[in-house]
Amino acid sequence: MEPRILHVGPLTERFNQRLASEYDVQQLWKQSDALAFLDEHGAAFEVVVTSARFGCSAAMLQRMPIVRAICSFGVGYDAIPVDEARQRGIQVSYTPDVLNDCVADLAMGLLIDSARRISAADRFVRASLWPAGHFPLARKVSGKRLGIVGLGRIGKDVARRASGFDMQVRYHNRRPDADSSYRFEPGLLALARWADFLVLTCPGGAATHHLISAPVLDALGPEGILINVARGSVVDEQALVAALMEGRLGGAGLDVFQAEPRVPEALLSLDNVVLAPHIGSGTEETRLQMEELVFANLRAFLDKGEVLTPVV
Ligand code: 8YV
Repeated sequence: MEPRILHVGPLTERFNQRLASEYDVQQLWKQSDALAFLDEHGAAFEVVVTSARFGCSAAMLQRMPIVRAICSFGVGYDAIPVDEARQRGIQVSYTPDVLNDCVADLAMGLLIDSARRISAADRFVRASLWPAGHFPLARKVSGKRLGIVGLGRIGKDVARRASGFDMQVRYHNRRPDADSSYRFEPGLLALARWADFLVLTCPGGAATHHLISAPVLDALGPEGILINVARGSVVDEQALVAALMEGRLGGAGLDVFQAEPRVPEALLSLDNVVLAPHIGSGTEETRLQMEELVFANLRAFLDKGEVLTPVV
């Protein structure tokens, strides 16, 4: 008999229906009080299916004593208590690699848009301002200096794309990547001072909380541009808003925010900011591959007792 599965939050209708038709599933988002529901029924679930967005809180996990696996949709697992899961012998899977291209593509898109001000130019044309005057000059992209914070799988794909734009690339990680020929910069402030563009591709969570603080933004400076496709928590958002408003930072391209889906009101009126609603992996092709990988992990765990792509 298949074990009971707790499905935490809705993904595509295709995914929700397939999961519900192939397995014995309880859809948690349909319960008015998730924790009260788990107080009563949590002991029945052996597997949790969730996503980077919905995660699985420690409070939920505590209410599920026989859970053996958490299969998550997405590469970030900052919303899953991985240490607690590990201590309890619970396997956690995620969907790395299949989304690298799309997140790196979006990072480059936001970078080019922020520097060349494509979205602002689009607003200019739509507002019929062109006949009355020229759109202001923007900033060149090719040949510039790109700092990457977090040279992991996605960061490396951003670097590869940047080489097509003849950019110089340096990166900051907790430690140097022995397999990488890009120059490691041990100081984040020094990287920000050097860079024209600073792209964030590091994981979220406690270790990177507010890594990008006011001094880092000041080091990037009035001609510098910050691109965040990582997590909102990596940036001190108040400091970012202040730096943009006061002209201490040149611009920003942001796909992620501290309290999604809420975006700071002040950003909405700034023309030097490009805003996206967390769409890094959001293409038909990539989301389908992510879905397939969740199902493959689930099947592998149920058949062989081992997920395919565990969080390590
Ligand atoms: C989410 C993401 O998966 O993979 C991640 O970590 O942030 C996204 O791809 C997506 O928003 C659904 O939660």
